[in-house]
Amino acid sequence: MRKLMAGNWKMYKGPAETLAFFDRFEAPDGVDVVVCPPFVSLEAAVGEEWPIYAQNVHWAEEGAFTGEISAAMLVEIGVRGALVGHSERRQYFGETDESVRARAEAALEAGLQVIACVGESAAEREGGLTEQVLERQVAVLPRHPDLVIAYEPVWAIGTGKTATPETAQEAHALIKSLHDTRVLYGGSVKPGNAAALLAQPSIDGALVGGASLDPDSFSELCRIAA
Ligand code: G2H
Repeated sequence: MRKLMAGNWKMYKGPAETLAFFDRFEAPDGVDVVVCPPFVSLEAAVGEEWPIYAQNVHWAEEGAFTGEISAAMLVEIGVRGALVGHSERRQYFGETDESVRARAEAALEAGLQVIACVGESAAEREGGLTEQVLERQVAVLPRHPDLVIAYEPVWAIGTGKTATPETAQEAHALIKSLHDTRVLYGGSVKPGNAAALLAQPSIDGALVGGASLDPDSFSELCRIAA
């Protein structure tokens, strides 16, 4: 099966830097690629060759929700999907399993694709709770062909610590036993560790943060995945 490589730019790159990225970025045919710029850069990115996803989406069609963006608004400007439940949203912005479920459902209903993020914290892993946490987070996610799950162990995000391919494979196999979908790995993926992770039978691609900001390194990651 083709791998899916998703670049999550987080709060980096305004419209000008977005266009400069796409001037240099190249991906081979054998891999699916999506890029998730910040909201203000979505319109600059949607003219490009690759599907563009938002990093979040609200569950309501419209309403008094200051600072939020609806699925219909994203569809209107040509956005193809959205991330939901990234651990940074859960950790800093009060995202819960219930709000993640509501966001995913609204996005799918509006015709967007969804990458829903799950993953345990360092304390949960050390406390032997990994399985329980993943089961709880996956249980709320809609069963839908346009929903992909990203497993992102929180202790491996932006920390330089990557899960070993074996640890990641174990979590992916569990997630796949709970939800029949593609499962991406996320957490400090870079050109030096991607091949070993992507060689695991239950790792269907990667959600890449830091290493997706540089067009040459994200191009290299896409070549490795192809
Ligand atoms: C995890 C990942 C992408 P990074 O957050 O979502 O980021 O690759 O920088 O760890």
